[in-house]
Amino acid sequence: MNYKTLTLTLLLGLASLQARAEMTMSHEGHDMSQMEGMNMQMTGEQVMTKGVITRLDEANGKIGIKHEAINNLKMPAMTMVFRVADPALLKDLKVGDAVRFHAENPAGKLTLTKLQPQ
Ligand SMILES: [Cu+2]
Repeated sequence: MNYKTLTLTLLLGLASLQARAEMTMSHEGHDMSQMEGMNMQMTGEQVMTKGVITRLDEANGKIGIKHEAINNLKMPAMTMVFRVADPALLKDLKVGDAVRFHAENPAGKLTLTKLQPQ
């Protein structure tokens, strides 16, 4: 075996090793995306809660709601003020309206990410 053949053999060996590693990695990525989808379902990403509007503060992006129990936040029924993720969610709503909403609690600030008439 001369020097050139040896180098070529080594390079081919490395290339096939790398190809195998990439195949394993893409396989793992696939498995992980499946698990993320399952977690989203288990944490109830889209749980909607019913309530009635008691206050509207469009300028500050806040809304008061007398709400039923919020299952995904383990919160009992009560009347309270939420922030809204997007002030546009408050458009076309008025005090006394029955609504359905999805609330999240990122960094301890209760936020409505979805809000629609019931
Ligand atoms: Cu509450």
